[in-house]
Amino acid sequence: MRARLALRVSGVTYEHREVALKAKPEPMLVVSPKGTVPVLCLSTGEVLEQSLDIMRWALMHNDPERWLPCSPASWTVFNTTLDRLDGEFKADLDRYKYPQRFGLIDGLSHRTQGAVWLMALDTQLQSSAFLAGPTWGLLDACVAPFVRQFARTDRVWFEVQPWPHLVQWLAAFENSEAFVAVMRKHPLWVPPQV
Ligand SMILES: N[C@@H](CCC(=O)N[C@@H](CS)C(=O)NCC(=O)O)C(=O)O
Repeated sequence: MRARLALRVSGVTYEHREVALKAKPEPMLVVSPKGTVPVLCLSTGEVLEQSLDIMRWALMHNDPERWLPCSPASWTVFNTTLDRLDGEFKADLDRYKYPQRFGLIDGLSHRTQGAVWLMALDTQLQSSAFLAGPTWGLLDACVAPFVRQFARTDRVWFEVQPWPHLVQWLAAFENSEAFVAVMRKHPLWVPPQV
């Protein structure tokens, strides 16, 4: 979702190949043996295998809504937040969503730990409309898909927590044109027969 959001706003043209993670096509594993999505194959032959690399690449080409942080200080905030998001928060999110996969009876302690960071995001959103500042930016696009997953695990619980700014920020994302566009279903890519 992150990569799709950035590719969309940048307006770069690309071919979207939808794959089933349960049956990854051989050509995908040839270009990217680690077997995660997204993967972007460039015409130069270079392969980008991390969503953030794809986002940066797209926005370096064209950043009409100025998503990229515009100062060294804002890059530092971005990098610090992303380390927390992709590290500790993602670990809590996965254990909250899928406790059985981690041998846990339930994910509630991880919900509590994840919620500490979400409260901090809510505090940030009290003083600025978006995480990136007065307008939506790269940081928002990176964080929103994970907060959405966390919220969807138990929406009723999420909505009644004392983080009204976060609830509003997430709702605005889910109601945006960009979200609707990137959620559009694509048919599975069928590799050409050789
Ligand atoms: N750090 C990577 C994470 C990519 C990742 O874990 N993607 C998941 C789907 S969201 C995946 O492909 N998992 C492999 C699988 O389920 O087989 C990135 O941001 O691109």
